[in-house]
Amino acid sequence: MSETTSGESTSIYPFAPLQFERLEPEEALRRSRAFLESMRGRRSIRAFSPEPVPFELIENAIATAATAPSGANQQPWRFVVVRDPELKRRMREIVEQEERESYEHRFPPEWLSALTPLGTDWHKEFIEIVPYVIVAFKEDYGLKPVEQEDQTETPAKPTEKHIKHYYVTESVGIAVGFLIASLQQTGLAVLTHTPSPMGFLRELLGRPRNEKPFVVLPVGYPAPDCRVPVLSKKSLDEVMIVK
Ligand code: IYR
Repeated sequence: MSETTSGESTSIYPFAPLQFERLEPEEALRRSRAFLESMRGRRSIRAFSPEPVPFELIENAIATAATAPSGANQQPWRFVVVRDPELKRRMREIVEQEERESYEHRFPPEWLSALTPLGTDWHKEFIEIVPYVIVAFKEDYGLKPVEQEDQTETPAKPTEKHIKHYYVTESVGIAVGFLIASLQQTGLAVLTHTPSPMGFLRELLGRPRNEKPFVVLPVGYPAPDCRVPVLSKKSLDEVMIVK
């Protein structure tokens, strides 16, 4: 990823001294523990309140996502913030239609039984209830307009050039992680929702053909009667191997 590059002599960018704040060990521990505690309190929820959310919290979460490292610093992400009630209504309608088909006919039994503990089903009213639905898109490749010298030339030259993107899924995954962490710090709840299939979102939201929906993120405050399954996360011993 781009940020480890040290080849100053071959770079096209000017280099500058790193701005870096070295923390006192106690302060580092304090911040690390506070952040861990906050993230441990995060839950995916499906019962949201319609209460409004300050828009700057959404902007700042997306700006935080946009600080993420990415393959060749190509930043292959776009975040569409849907607040228009009619657009949310149409999104819910199509998502529920597809999800109903998936739950009733497309999901194999193994998948359905993996979902049973979560208690999910095809109803997705949260899409209409939340003040904002952020749809994260990944840019599989870049599209750059090509200068046209002679419009009359036949056959017509392509008007756009494809730019290869690297580590797109990894990059967008990291950015969405930053976004979720930012929302958690501001006391907002978010669900990582992956309706399947979700290709229709590109057209519904008027995005170009090089963008693919990655994840749907309904954001808001929890409904007062919101309940969540009692789940546990793997222990540190299970997930960390020290050699
Ligand atoms: N997309 C469906 C099913 C679903 C799949 C997984 I994997 C989950 O962790 C949760 C749900 C839905 O949103 O209901």
